[in-house]
Amino acid sequence: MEKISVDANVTVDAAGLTSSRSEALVQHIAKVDQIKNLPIHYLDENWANDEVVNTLFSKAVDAKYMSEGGSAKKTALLVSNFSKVADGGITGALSLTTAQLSEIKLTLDAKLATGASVVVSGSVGSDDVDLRALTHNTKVNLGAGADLVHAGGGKDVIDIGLFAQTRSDAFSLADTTFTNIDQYLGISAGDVLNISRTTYGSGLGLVFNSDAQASVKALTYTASTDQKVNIQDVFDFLNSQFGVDKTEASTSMLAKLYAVTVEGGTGSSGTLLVLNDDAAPIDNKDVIIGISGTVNEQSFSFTSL
Ligand SMILES: [Ca+2]
Ligand SMILES: [Ca+2]
Repeated sequence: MEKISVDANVTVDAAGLTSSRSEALVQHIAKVDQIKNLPIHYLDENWANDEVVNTLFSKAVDAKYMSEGGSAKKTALLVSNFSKVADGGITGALSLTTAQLSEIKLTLDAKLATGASVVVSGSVGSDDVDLRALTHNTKVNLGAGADLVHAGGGKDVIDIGLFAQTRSDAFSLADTTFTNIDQYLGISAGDVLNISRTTYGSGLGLVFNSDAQASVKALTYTASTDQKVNIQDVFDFLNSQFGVDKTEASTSMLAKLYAVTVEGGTGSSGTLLVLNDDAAPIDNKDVIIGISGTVNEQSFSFTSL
């Protein structure tokens, strides 16, 4: 089908799209130059088959996405047609996999409406999540593995989860880097590290109350010039600072955290955040996370995942 007139410049506003209207639109697509406001969240697989979807997207500009009406399939459509999405065209809490975020992270921020946010879900493996191009709020739950998070400019809420989820299978106390544990980089005031109440589960079964608080003590470990600092060295340092006579174990009401900044030497550098369980000695049963940035008592929350 050819255009009726060389002068035709037909723009269709698809804001109120229905399946019957889209049928008509697809039938007359040759006459259409632009489809504005295509509601991607409305492209239900029950009626919008691949042909319909491809036809609509072939002319789409300034498409829209309401996260509340979304689904995994519709989000996949959104991501694969991301250049067609309007600035500010995404509303609500947009759920993405780490792979999807990685694909659209550089242009995502501009396409989020005021108040829209991003929810990132990871895999059982080690995930890499870069939020640095975002100014909107995020919620990040990366599950098992040694996950790497670069925090963004908005309020980032990172779920810590089970202590064993903060490290990979390759983790060893002899590690001289933080590459086998979770690393949260660029944490700033306002960001939140969420300590799970239901899955923290130390060997002795500590469960934090929903109104628990955090206590954070910052320390500096100064290595000797040629010392290759490993994780066990940091643990030994902490245990030398806080013996069993000084109870520094966490309780259900108070999470005891230590932020040990390693300086000098040739091994680990940066800050190791340790969340103690309900046994005072610092050991392999405690949560450990490599961090950079600022953490204090206000950086932690306690909710069920
Ligand atoms: Ca993971
Ligand atoms: Ca402990």
